[in-house]
Amino acid sequence: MRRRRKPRRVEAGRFTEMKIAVNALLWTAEFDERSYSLLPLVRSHGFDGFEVPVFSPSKINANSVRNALAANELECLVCAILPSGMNPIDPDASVRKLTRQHLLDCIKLTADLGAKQMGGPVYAPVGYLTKRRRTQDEWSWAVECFQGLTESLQHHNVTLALEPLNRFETFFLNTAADAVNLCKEIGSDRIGILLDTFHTNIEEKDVAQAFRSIGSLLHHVHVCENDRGIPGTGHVDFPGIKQATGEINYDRWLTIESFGFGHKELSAAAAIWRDLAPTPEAIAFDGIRYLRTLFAK
Ligand code: LER
Ligand code: MN
Repeated sequence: MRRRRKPRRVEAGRFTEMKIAVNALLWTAEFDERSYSLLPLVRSHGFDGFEVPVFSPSKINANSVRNALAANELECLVCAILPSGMNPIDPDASVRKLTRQHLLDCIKLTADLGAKQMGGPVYAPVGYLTKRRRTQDEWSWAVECFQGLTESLQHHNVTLALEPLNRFETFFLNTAADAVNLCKEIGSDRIGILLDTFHTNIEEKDVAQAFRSIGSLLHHVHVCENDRGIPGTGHVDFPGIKQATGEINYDRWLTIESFGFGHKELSAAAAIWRDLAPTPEAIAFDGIRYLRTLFAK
């Protein structure tokens, strides 16, 4: 029987037993019964949770996934990524309307999966680039879209964490500062920010300061190395991030996220053209060992 963890305590600048999850994208973009054999392995390496990627809610059997995770004592988190055809900042109002319904369906699925959090770059499709800066219209459409979700988030007891991405994946939201402005304009305590160490390492002058600067708006964290490899094997300032998250009393999750470099479509989507570690699993299993050691100090 696995050793039950001591309840967490947060003292300024000090954390114990951070809750850690891994994103299924390390192995697959479509998490279903074909991948359930991963779960006991993930649990045996000390993970508390599993992040399920959601492109099309209708393609996910919520009860089946929920039961499989519960059977392995893994909490569920949702990583929402807009499928093609969905875009909350599309100049075409009918596409924006369609996308709002899609996001409402994602929120309901998140609740049906027994998850309390949905995170991701759901302000625009990954890779949607317009060769120009974002416009005021696009900003207003995003604010309008997310304000239109707050009632459903409240009803389903779900929070949404918006993820800034690097400039090669989106033109709409690249920095923590912009994400803070967007959340303030949306004005809902159900909507916060997801910082991903890969993207912050590209776009922020001081990654730790970026974490510190968003304070209580930090709702979620994606963790990987600067090359999307094993956390702690590159130059991402994890000790600084650990210090900063302690100072802002961040007490939610760290999800190890990378993309299965053995998986053709996933690798292509994430522009990964080489092996990032001996095996995809090493990113998760060596990564959690590194994070447990770092956050236990
Ligand atoms: C993509 O780069 C990413 O970081 C994911 O979390 C969402 O697509
Ligand atoms: Mn991410």
